[in-house]
Amino acid sequence: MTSPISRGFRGHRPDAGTAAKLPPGQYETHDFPVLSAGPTPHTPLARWDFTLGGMNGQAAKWSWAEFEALPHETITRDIHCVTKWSKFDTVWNGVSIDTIIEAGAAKGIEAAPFIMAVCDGGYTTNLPLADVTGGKAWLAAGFDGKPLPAEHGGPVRLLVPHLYFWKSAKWVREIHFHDHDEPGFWEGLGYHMRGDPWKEQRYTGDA
Ligand SMILES: Nc1nc2c(c(=O)[nH]1)N[C@H]1C(S)=C(S)[C@@H](COP(=O)(O)O)O[C@H]1N2
Ligand SMILES: [Mo]
Repeated sequence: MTSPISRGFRGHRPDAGTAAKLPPGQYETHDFPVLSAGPTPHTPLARWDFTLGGMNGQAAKWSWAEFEALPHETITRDIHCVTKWSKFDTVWNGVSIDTIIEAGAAKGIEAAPFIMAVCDGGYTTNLPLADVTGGKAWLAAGFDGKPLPAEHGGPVRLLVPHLYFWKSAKWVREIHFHDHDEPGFWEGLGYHMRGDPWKEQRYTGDA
C-alpha cells in the first residue's frame, strides 16, 4: 500500500541512508538554490581567461580555447551550503586543480601553501592548497551534461565539494598562491577560514 504520508509532508526528517550522507545540521534538498552576493556577470567567452598567479607577481593565463583543451573529468559529489541545504550526487565536468597547477608549473608558476580564488564581480574565497589538491577540487565548466548556467557560476566556477559551498567560487577568473592564509569575502564577514561541513565549521570560532 502506498503511504498516505508524502515525501514532502515528512519535511526535513531523513531516512537512514540519507542521514549518513548529511553533515550535522544539514537537510537534503532536490532543488538547486542560487546564492549570489551580487549580480550575475556575463563575461563573453572571447574575453574570458583564467589566471594562475605566483607569489612574485608571475602569472600564467589560459584563454577559453586553451582551457577547453586541458583534460576534463566528470565528478559526482554531494554539496553542502552553510545555509543548511545539501544536494546529493551532483554531476559536474571540469579541470582538476591538480591539472591546472601542473600546467602552471610548466609555465613557471610555483605552488605555495594557500590560495585565494578571485571572481568576476569581486567575490573572493581563501583555501589551503591541501584542500584543492589530490583530486579534491576542480574548475567546473559543466553541470548535468550541459555548460554550467551563468547563475550557478558559468562559464567556470571553482568546485570544492568537501567544504561548505561558499568556497566553490562562481565565475572564478584567478587563483593566486600565498604563503599565508588571508580571509576572502565571507571569511572576512565572520565565516570560518576552512569550512568543513562534517566538523560544522560555519563561523569564526567554530572548532
Ligand atoms: N562569485 C561568487 N561565488 C559564490 C557566491 C557568490 O556570491 N559569488 N556565493 C557562494 C555561496 S554562499 C554559495 S552557497 C554558492 C552557491 O552556489 P549556487 O548559486 O550555484 O547554488 O556559491 C558560492 N560562490
Ligand atoms: Mo552559501
